[in-house]
Amino acid sequence: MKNWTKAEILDVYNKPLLELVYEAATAHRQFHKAGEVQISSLLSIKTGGCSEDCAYCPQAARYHTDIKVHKLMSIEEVNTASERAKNAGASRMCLGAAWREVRDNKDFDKVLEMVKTINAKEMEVCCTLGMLTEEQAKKLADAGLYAYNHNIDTSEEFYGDVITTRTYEDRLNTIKNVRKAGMTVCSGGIIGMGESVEDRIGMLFTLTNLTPQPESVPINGLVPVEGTPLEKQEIVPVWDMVRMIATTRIVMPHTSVRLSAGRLSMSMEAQALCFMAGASSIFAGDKLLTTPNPAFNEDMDMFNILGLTPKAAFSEKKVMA
Ligand code: SAM
Ligand code: DTB
Ligand code: SF4
Repeated sequence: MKNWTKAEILDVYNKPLLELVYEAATAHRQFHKAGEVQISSLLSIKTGGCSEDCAYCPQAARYHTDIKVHKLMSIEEVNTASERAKNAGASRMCLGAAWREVRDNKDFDKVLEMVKTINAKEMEVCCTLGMLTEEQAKKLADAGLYAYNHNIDTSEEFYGDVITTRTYEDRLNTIKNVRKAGMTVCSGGIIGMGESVEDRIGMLFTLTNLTPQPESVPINGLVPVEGTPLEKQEIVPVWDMVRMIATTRIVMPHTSVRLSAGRLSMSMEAQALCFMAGASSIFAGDKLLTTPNPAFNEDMDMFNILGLTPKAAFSEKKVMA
């Protein structure tokens, strides 16, 4: 696999937009079935009250946001939600918890049960629970966890401007532990937080240099939430979103590029360009973790209009080193 330098990634990012989209679409077609888009379903199993200071996040206890704090859901509730998601066409279920890290307690045992329950439905199960030790990663893998989401969020240089309660190194360590346990890695970030283009490139550079590269890279447009330090950020221009998705597709041609948070402020035309540029997954359902997402029916209309079909579970190959 090609080793990209930052300068090369920047050159890709800065290509004339339509040329960039064309090249990304071409790369996309080499390793993916164009027109297939995975529907993933997000469920916040433990909401709010988090000890971290991630400047974008409505779930940090220290910011005063209008979210409903909720302790860990029951296994039954998670079972019902995943059944509903599966019936609606989702092939991946992603469980999110507002934790700094996983602790070895009853709540973790409950999450392991949730993973087993969903796994038995032939859905890909993904969790995003904060930092993990090697042992905890192993337990999740043994329970049948398919993927672990742990975003690096931005460049190493900008990271400290967004989060101070943990380091970039901490993030990379958890990703290592996930790999050691044999699970697939989902790691990406957010644009629109006030970062420079170089920071976006720095983030992609870090991701391309992981060996193996992540099987899944979510690109989130910041959803500015009242009460968080980033509440006043302007919505990122769709052209930046398209450039970021296209560049991710070109530098990591095997990976699943996820058009994640931020779709509510994008038109169908803008999203169509993102699919053209290689986005192969969305989170569908009226809510992301705590913020609104396009209505499910509207997304299905979009699939019909654009001729997209939902991707089946486990249809993507693991990325080789
Ligand atoms: N607490 C765990 C962690 O931080 O890894 C898991 C949950 S956390 C909410 C998952 C990811 O959601 C973050 O890494 C961030 O990339 C994304 N996220 C959170 N708030 C967001 C926002 N307002 N806009 C866009 N993405 C956001
Ligand atoms: C990811 O990169 N984006 C998703 C998923 N991984 C967990 C989360 C987006 C959260 C957006 C803000 C919210 O709804 O709270
Ligand atoms: Fe906590 Fe995760 Fe939100 Fe950061 S992103 S405040 S770790 S829930």
